[in-house]
Amino acid sequence: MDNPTLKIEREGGVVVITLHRPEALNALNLSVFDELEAVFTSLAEDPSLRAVILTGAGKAFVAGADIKEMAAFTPPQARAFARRGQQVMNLIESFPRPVLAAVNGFALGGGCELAMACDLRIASERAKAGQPEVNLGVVPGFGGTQRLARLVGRAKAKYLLFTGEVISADHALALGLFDEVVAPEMLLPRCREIAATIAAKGPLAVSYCKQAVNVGIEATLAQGIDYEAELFAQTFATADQKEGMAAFIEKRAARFKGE
Ligand code: DAK
Repeated sequence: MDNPTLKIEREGGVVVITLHRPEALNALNLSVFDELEAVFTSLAEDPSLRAVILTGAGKAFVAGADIKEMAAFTPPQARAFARRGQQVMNLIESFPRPVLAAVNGFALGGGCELAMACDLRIASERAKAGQPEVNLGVVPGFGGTQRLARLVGRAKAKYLLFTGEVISADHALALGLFDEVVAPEMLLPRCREIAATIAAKGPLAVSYCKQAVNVGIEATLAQGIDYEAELFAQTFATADQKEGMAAFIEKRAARFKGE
């Protein structure tokens, strides 16, 4: 697969995707969306995949949607661009394996939205986050108003959206926008460590946990609990459940196959 703006590396069951347009601080344009869609679509079919780490080359994770590409949009083009970006964010959010954002630097506008579509945001001390779209006279177009409010609460989201303030990694951690902040040199090692921990677990169970949280958080508690019970029942049709429980009883490590 030809991916001029992405670098893909695989180590066992973990794939690291690096957004690689450092000259534009990895700004998101239509080609980046096409490549991300192609890579995630093909990885979704890979039974040996356990987790994905998404990061950026250079000093940015992603500095936003590509302002130079957007500048001359008409309203229909802007709508189509927003839809395209939302499709890719939704694809990542519903991707069957955990996706970790390794936020190495600026995660602004579309970059913050991309990080929020991931399951966890592990950030370098150098990272900065924000939704500065109001500086450009636009609203976030890739789900930022929605995911930010769900993640940090409506008032804190409104503060960031109204002011466009770019906040430090520690501030983002305190708000719950980032989940962990580590020294820059520890960013990928820490993400790989988390991914390796996840990779040792029952892959179907991990995937169901992701699905249960994503579906349940948008539903009532009663609906979410029903959904969880259904997924719980489904795990008893898997070889992984038999292996996991047998391994416990036999006092040995489980060898999960994702079946
Ligand atoms: N798009 C395109 N190019 C960008 C870019 C961006 N978002 N951000 C940076 N670059 C480019 C710069 O233009 C510069 O390129 P040259 O001019 O050298 O060719 C290069 O990257 C390096 O940037 P700087 O020279 O500015 O680097 P600094 O370290 O001085 O500053 C910065 C870093 C991140 C503070 C600064 O670059 C900056 O403020 N960038 C813009 C950040 C921003 O406003 N991001 C939000 C973008 S808006 C929608 C769809 C989507 C969206 C909204 C609506 N609809 C369709 C409804 C989403 C919008 C956004 O994401």
